[in-house]
Amino acid sequence: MSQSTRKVNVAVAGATGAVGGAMLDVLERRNFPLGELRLLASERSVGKKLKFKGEEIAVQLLSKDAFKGIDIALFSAGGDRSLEFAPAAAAAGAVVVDNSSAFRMDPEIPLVVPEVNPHAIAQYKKRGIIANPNCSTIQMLVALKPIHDKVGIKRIVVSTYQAVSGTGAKAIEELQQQVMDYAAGKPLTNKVYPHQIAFNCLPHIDSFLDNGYTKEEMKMVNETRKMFEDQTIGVTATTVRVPVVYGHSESVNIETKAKITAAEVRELLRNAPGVKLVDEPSKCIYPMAIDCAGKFETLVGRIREDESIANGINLWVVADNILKGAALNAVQIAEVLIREYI
Ligand code: 25A
Ligand code: L14
Repeated sequence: MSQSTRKVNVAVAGATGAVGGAMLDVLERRNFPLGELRLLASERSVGKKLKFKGEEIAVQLLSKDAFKGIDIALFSAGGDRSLEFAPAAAAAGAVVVDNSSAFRMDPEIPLVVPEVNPHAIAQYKKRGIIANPNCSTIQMLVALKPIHDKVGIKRIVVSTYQAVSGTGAKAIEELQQQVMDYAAGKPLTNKVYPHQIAFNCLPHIDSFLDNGYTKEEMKMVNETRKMFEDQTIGVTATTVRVPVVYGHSESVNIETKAKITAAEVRELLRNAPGVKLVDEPSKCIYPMAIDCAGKFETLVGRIREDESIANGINLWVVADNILKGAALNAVQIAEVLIREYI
């Protein structure tokens, strides 16, 4: 175990993006034991200055030579950049925590949510890379892990209501522009999404596959099985884009192996790591996207028994997709690395 006072050199690849910016925010808010902070992005952003703890740091070019002296590299510049540069970062001695989907299903690369399977981090030694899961999967598993440990989950049926920030800064601008144009009585235009997103819902996130599901939906299936270390668990997902800026919401229905009551689930989740129980519907208190923005916890509420089957539970799960869904989870992985491995 390393000394707790040691300072760690961190690079952020994709620092100018929606997730990269949140990474800087999280490093600052959690008082991360930082030595050097190196900001990397594409040519377009080289020389641009970003603020960290009141200081301005200039963005440098993401290249294979950019990782000398770096202990931990946080990647969020899209899957292609991860495939191109993450192995070079690992070869230079950095441990990579990668936000893209590029390495998640690689059997040699651990896929980790610290509240769910922190032990898997140990496997990073083989390739020097740890994958950060998909945002929708992360928050669902934070809520389900204590239930799975207690009674076992047989099957999950999930529908998501996902914020536009997941697509990046350009999508946030597109929603805002459409709302302003609508209010001004102007025609709406779209570039990022295939249809208008303002005042609409699109049952379409990431691209469609031959089985009729989207990639986003199959990430929820495959990543759940990998992190719960259970290839038999049934998962079926419908992922939907909604006109929300920050915060994914999910309607989650589970069938458990043994009976568990709604009251028992509430007790479990009241004490679960990373969870905040928000479940007083008679007072109109339940998880909402507008309340999760900027928060580290996953909010869980509307807990009730599914009366259509013997062992069923319904939950409503909400988290900040840019924080717990991406930047925070990555920084938490880095914190475990420092505490236990490097
Ligand atoms: O499709 P891909 O390639 O797989 O990319 C997926 C996208 O998903 C986001 C991320 O968007 C990425 O672009 N993403 C990644 N992980 C995510 C996660 N876990 C995630 N979303 C949710 N959950 P983003 O906007 O958050 O970040 C983009 C970052 O990537 C950098 N980048 C892009 N190409 C690069 C590169 N860095 C190095 N080399 C490359 N070739 C990008 O830096 C940003 O940091 P940038 O310098 O290119 O962008 C600076 C500013 O310009 C804006 N912008 C982006 N694209 C365009 C643009 N402006 C005009 N035209 C464009 N086409 C960015 O918003 C940024 O503010
Ligand atoms: O991390 O919301 O695999 O458009 C890719 C799609 C993140 C969300 C990932 C979106 C996702 C993103």
